[in-house]
Amino acid sequence: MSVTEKPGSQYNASQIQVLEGFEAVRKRPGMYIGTTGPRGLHHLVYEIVDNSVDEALAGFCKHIQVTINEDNSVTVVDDGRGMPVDEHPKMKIPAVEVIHTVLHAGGKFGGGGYKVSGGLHGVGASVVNALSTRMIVEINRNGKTYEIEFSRGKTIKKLSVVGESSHTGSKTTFWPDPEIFEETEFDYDVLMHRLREMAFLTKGLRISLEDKRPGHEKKESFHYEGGIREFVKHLNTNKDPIHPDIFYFEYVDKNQEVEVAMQYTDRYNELLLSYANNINTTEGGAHLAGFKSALTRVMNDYARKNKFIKESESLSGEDVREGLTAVISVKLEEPQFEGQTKTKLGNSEMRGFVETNMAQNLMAFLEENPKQAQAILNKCLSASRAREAARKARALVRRQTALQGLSLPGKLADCSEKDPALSEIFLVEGDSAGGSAKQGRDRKRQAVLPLRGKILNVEKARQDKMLNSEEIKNMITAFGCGIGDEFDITKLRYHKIIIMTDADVDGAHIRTLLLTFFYRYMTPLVEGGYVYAAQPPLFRVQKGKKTWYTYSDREQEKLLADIEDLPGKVEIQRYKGLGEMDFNQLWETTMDYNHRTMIQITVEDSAAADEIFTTLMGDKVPPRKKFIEENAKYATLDI
Ligand code: 28F
Repeated sequence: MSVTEKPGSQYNASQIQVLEGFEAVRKRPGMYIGTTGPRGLHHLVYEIVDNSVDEALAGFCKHIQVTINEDNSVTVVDDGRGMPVDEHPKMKIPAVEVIHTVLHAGGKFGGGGYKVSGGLHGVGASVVNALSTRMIVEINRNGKTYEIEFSRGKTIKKLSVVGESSHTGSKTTFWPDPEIFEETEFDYDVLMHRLREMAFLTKGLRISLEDKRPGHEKKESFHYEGGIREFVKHLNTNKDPIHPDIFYFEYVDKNQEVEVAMQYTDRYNELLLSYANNINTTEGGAHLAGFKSALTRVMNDYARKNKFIKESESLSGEDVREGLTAVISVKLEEPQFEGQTKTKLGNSEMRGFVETNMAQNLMAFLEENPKQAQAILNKCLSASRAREAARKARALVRRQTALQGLSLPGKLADCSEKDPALSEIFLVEGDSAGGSAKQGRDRKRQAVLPLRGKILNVEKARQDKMLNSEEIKNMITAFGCGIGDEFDITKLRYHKIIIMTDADVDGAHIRTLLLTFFYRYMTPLVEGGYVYAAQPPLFRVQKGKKTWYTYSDREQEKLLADIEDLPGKVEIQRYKGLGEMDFNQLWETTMDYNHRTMIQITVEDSAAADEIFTTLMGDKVPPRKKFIEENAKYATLDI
C-alpha cells in the first residue's frame, strides 16, 4: 500500500509503520487470526486474555474477568500493573498506544517471563484493534485512571487521565467488525472451554466469564490451585482411575519450564494433551516426543527390575499408554510452532529437557508408590497381551480376506476411481438403503458399504474384542489405513467417509457409534475432516407436477408458505427412513454432488471431544443423563 503524502504533513517512519500495519491486517485477516469464521472471532478474545495471562505469569495479576456485554462487545479486565503509559522513546507516543497500533508490539514483558501463545498465535492486541469497529482501553496505574480509544486500528481519542484510582490493572472493551467477520456473535461455551483450559494451565489464576446478553445471562469462575493436576482430575471424571494419586512434577530453570500431570484409568484409549506457552499443540512435537520416550523407557526399566517382564521382553509405547490421561505443559521463550496448523512444537531441545525430567520423576514415583506401580504395570501387561491377541486377530483378518480372495469385504461396492482425493465411501444403514445407494450412486467415484444394524460400542471394548466385529473389520479393510498406532492416513482409500443413516434416533445412535470408533481408533480421520454425515430429506412435497424435498421442519414450513398460491393439491410424504426412497430419489436428494448437503465432522477441542465420547458412550449413566439434559436444547428431536 503506498502512503500518499498529504500536502504539508510529514509521515515519519513509525507512523508509516502504523498505517501499513492495520491496513495489511484488514486486507488479509486470515494471515493473522487464521480465519474470519467463528474460530477467528473467538481468537480476538484469546489475544486480549493472553496479555492478561502474561501479566499473571509475570506474577502481577491474580484475576481476569471476561464479559460478553449486552451489545455483544467483549470486556476483559485484569488486576495487573496496568499497561505502561509513558512515552515510547522512538515513537513519541504512549507505550499503550504502541501496543495497540504497532503489529507484534506485544513482545516479551520486561526482563524474562514468557509471552504465552508466541508465533502465529500471539498476534497481539494491535490485530484485535484493526479488526474492531471500536476498542476502548482503560488503565489504572500511578493512582490515576487513563483512557484511550481506537477504531479499526486508528487512535481516535488520545490517551488522557479520566480520574483517580486506588488499584492497578487494565481493561479492554472491543466491538468485532462485521465488515470482517461474517458472524460476530460470541459463543459462551466456546469461550468457557478455552478460559477453563487457560485456568488449568495457569495454577492459582482465577478467570471469570460472564454473559450479560438478555436471555443468556450466565457466569462462572475457574480457579485451580492444583493447575494441571486438577485438569487431569477433570478429564478423568466419569472414568475409573486404577491408582489413587495423580502423578505430577514441575521443573523450572532459567529460561524454560516443564509440568506433567498423569493418571491411568480402566479405559483402553489414551488422552495426551500437550501445550507450549498455553497453546494446545494438537500436532504434538518435541515435548510430547520426550514425554513418550521417557514413559516407555521407565516403564520397561521398572517392569524388568521388578520381574513383571523378562529381560528379553518389552512393552510397546501403545501398551504403556493404554488408559492414560496426561497433560504435558512446557513454557519457553522462543517457541517455534510448525506443522499444518502451526500446533507442533519444533524446538528440538525440548525433547531432551522433558525426557530427562520426566524419567527421573516418574521412576521416583513408581519406586515410592509400589502398590500404584503394580496396578499400572498390570494394566500395561494386559494391554501388551491384548495387543498381541489383536495383532493375531488382525493377521487372521488379513489372512481370511486373502483366503476369500477378496482383498476387500464382499459387501463393499467399490468405485472405479483410484485417486483417494476423488473417491468417497457411503456407510449406509440397512441392506435395503444399501441396495438403493449401490444402484443410484456414481460408480466412478462413489463406493457403498452397507452396515447391518448397530455396531460395537468400542468405548467399552478392547481392540482384540473389537476385531471380532464383522462391521468393524469390513470398514478397516475398506478404508485401508489401519487403526491405532498402525494408522497411516496416506493409505486411506477415500477422502470422504460419509455416514448415511436414517434421520431418526436409531440412525443417530449408529452415527454416534461410528464416530466413537473413528475418534478412538482413527483419530486423524476425524481431526482431518475426512468424516461427513449425509443429510437425507425429511419431507417430499408434491404440488401439481412439481416436487420439492426439505431437510428440516423450518424449511418445510417455509416451503409450504411459499407454494401456497400454486394451483394443485399438496401431497406431503414424511420420510421415516432411507429405505422409503427409491434409488433415484436417494441419489438426487442425498448423494448427488450438486444437490446434496452434508455435515463435515470436525474436532475443535480434543479434551471436549474426549469428554463427550467418555460421557455419552461410557458406562456411567448419571453423567450421560446430565449431559443429555444440558444439551437437549441443541438436538433436533425426532418425534
Ligand atoms: C485487558 C488486557 O493487556 N494487560 C496488560 C500489562 C502490563 C505491562 C505491560 C501489559 C511492552 C512489552 C513491556 C506493566 N508494568 N490486559 C492487558 N498488562 N503490558 S498488557 O508491559 C508491556 C510492555 O513489554 C507492564 C511493568 N511492566 C510491564
